[in-house]
Formats: sequence, structure tokens, C-alpha cells
Amino acid sequence: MALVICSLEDRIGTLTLHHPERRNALSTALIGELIAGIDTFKREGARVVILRALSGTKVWSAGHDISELPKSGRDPLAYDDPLERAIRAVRECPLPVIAMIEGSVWGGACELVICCDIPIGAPNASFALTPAKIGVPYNPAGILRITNEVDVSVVKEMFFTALPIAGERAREAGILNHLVSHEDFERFTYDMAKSIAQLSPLSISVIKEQMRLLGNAHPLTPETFERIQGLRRHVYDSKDYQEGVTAFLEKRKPNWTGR
Ligand code: YXS
Repeated sequence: MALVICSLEDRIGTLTLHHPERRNALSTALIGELIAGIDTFKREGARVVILRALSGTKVWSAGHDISELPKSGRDPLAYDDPLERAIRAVRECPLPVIAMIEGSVWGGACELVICCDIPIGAPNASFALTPAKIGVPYNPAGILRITNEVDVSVVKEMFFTALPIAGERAREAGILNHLVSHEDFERFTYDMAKSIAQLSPLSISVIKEQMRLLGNAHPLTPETFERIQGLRRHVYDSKDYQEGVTAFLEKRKPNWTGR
């Protein structure tokens, strides 16, 4: 049984978390399928990814699979931990990732959502950072990624109380970009995905990667600067860049080739 259902239509790749018996806990197996799904979408020409759970779910994800947390004495969130690999896969994916959230989100799954590019919530979306419930010392990269996106005073309250943040408060704090009624949730999300899929994939992928590199809160090393310049040159030297400009001048829709 697939733990993540993958579907690709009109260049929109949808990944649906599908392990309700374990409340979509982020196990090694589920993360493996999630990363494989992203790789498939990249190979098959998707322009945008939607990460969601089954419609009507009460628990979007229960976070890291607690049964897989290492016994004491080993870092529970080391660099190669499945949760860390999933977060890097989303952040380094050249396609925008929309998180479509209904139900409760727990622990490290909150960071996974926050690291998606456009989190969209239904009214019953809630978020609880719960390492303090389990005695886990959250990791510095994760704390930096969360505080880069969410109001620091709210992040402190979430870590120190382990209580859920929901609805309008989650949107105001920066966890959600949009809070949408259940009736409009599906249409709003897929309309946004469709509009992204009409735009230049090269331009979007390089803007996303620059934001990731610049958001690491360090002065730019010469190597990072040159990597950013190379990425941007790859776009402005591309046929797509010429096509985008030409199509505008010729008053027609651009035909992107990704080259
Ligand atoms: O008893 P069975 O075998 O049916 O299994 C139960 C739960 O044990 C299992 N399950 C999990 N298994 C592994 N890891 C999990 N995170 C996890 N969560 C749940 O799923 C089956 C159904 O769970 P149950 O009966 O509790 O469902 P419920 O609907 O009554 O309650 C749903 C939750 C999500 C409120 C409840 O399952 C829960 O509180 N789960 C733990 C949420 C949490 O604290 N997650 C943080 C994981 S640790 C993490 O993400 C980071 C390492 S950190 O700690 O740093 O944030």
C-alpha cells in the first residue's frame, strides 16, 4: 500500500500523504516515497507540487515517527534523519511546493509545512511544535528555518507550551499564507497551482534557489555568490528567457521549454 499517492496532471504534481492508521507519521518509508515522488515530478516536467493529505483528514501529519527516534545518546534530528532529508528535498526542489493543510500538524511536520513555499490552510488546520513533549532538543537548522518564516515570539510560545496554534493566528504568525474555507479550499489551491504552471520554470526555479541560499542567514561566501551568478546566467542565457520576452512583445502566451 502506497504511503504517499502521487498524481501528475496539467504539469501539477500532487503528493497525498496516505498512512491514516499512523496519522501520516513521517516514517523512513513514507519520507522515501515522498522524496521519490518529488524526483518523479522533476523528471516528468511538472511545474508545481502540491503536498496534501486525504481530503477530510483530521490529522495532516503526526510528525516524526516516534518509534523510529533513536535511543538516548544519539542526535534524534541528525543531518541524515528522514525528516531532515524530506525538508531538504522540499527546499531544494526547483518547483514551488504548495502545502495544502487540513487537520492537525505535529512536531517536525510543522517544520516541513513551514518549509513549503506556499502553505494554504483550511479552517481546521492547526500546528503544534512538540519536542518539549518528548524531550527532543530541536536542531539549530530547524529552529533557524522556522524563525526565518514565523514570528519569533509565536515560535517561542509554540516550542515552550507545545500547544497548537490555529486558524487566523497561524496565518498572522506567518505559518500559513492563506486560510481558505472548506468549500473553496480545493479550487483555491489548484487555481494557484495552475497559475504557477503557466510561468517560466527556469525563472521560478532560480528565484527559489536564490531565496534558499540567501535565507541561510550567513554572509555570502565567494562560492555562494558565484553559484548564484551562475544560476542567474543559466536563465538569462536561456531560450526560455528569449521566448518570454518575445512572447510578450508578440502578445501571445509563451511556450516554455525549460531550456
Ligand atoms: O496504537 P497504534 O498502533 O494504533 O498507533 C497509534 C499511535 O501510536 C500512532 N502514532 C504515531 N506513531 C509514531 N509516531 C507518531 N508521531 C505517531 N502519532 C500517532 O498512530 C496510531 C493512532 O494514534 P492515536 O490513537 O494517538 O490517534 P488520535 O487520533 O487519537 O491522536 C492523533 C494525535 C496526532 C493527536 C496523536 O497520535 C499524537 O499526539 N501523536 C504524537 C504527536 C507528536 O507529538 N508528534 C511529534 C513527533 S516527534 C517530532 O516530530 C520531532 C522529533 S520533535 O519532537 O522534535 O518535534
